[in-house]
Amino acid sequence: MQGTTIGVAVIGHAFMGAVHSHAWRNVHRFFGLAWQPRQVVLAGRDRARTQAAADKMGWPEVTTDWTSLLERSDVDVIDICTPGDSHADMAIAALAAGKHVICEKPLANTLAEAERMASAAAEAAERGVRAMVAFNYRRVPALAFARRLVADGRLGELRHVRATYLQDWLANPDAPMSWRLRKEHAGSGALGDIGAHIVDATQFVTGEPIEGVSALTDTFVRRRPGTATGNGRLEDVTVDDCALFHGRLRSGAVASFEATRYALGRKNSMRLELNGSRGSLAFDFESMNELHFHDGTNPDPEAGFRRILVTEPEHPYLEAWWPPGHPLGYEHTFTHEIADFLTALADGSQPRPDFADGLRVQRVLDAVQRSAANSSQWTAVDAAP
Ligand code: SOE
Repeated sequence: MQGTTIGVAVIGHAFMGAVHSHAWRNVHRFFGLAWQPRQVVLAGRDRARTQAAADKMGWPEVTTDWTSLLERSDVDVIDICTPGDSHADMAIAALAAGKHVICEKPLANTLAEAERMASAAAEAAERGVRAMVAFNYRRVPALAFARRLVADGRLGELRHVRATYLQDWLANPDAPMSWRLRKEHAGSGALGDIGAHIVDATQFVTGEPIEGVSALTDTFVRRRPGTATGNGRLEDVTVDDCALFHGRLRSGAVASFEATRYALGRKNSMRLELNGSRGSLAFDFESMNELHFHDGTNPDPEAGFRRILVTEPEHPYLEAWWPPGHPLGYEHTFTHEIADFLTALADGSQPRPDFADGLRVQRVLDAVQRSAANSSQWTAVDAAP
């Protein structure tokens, strides 16, 4: 660290690397931060492609060797934006080298890796070194506001959670293979990629862990045009295309979850609906600046769901942005994530979701896979920390 400037390296420059870079570049222009980030180096596998990305995204230097970041005194934070198969090695090495870490979701490809990462993070925290997992949807202002309403008791006793994450980019059977469809790289399919988000969002908004599940998974298109060989030969898809499960929260509330990339017409429909004894909340990321609230204590027969535009300075994160009434987009959620991370580092507090939270999500994903492999048998989510 130089003064109040914190040096940042990002590993990976595809979709997540780009959106994280955008956040690192812009966060201090909007949020009053005690510690300012400085973009130091972008790491990638291919030098030319990494350089092209760095030029676009404001990185002054590139490297093709991520391990070189561990030695650098001008790098304080390592932000991991690579596929899941590299998360454990990179995060554990970075924490051991005293670097703060942000790691993309899901935390890992397997429960064993996530457990190792969480214990490395717990040990690093004793040295003041922090780790956070990048569940960006927690930073959608409407979902952060929903959590506040639930915590304030506006829903009363929670009875139902209905969570879906629907996309359609795999509905075409000719869509080519990608790392997201290979178990060795992604760990799982829709389950880890987007199911992980609704598991985290549910636990975040309700403040309650999921304690058990019964699940079904399926793979609709088992072979797709290959990208590895480039000769059009079909390759095996080795992950799930969809995951459906129901579960129970600690309070006893029942919850249903559906994650698919085959819901034609649904582009990024991450929805959450909660029903309690006093009211209901509904959210859909496709209209991410809105939260729908029904106050069940209002006896007016015309009451119904009320659309709250979450664009006002009193709403979470909004004060930093535009005048009242001006909506935000996907990229803002990452800027909020980085702002929260930097604020926690400057305060000496633990940024959330930490690796223990990431591990908790991983335990749910693991229970889903075990249940699905076992004819949907009810499966307890391991309660170990
Ligand atoms: C692809 O399904 C994807 O980019 C996810 O990997 C992200 O986490 C999600 O935010 C949008 O969809």
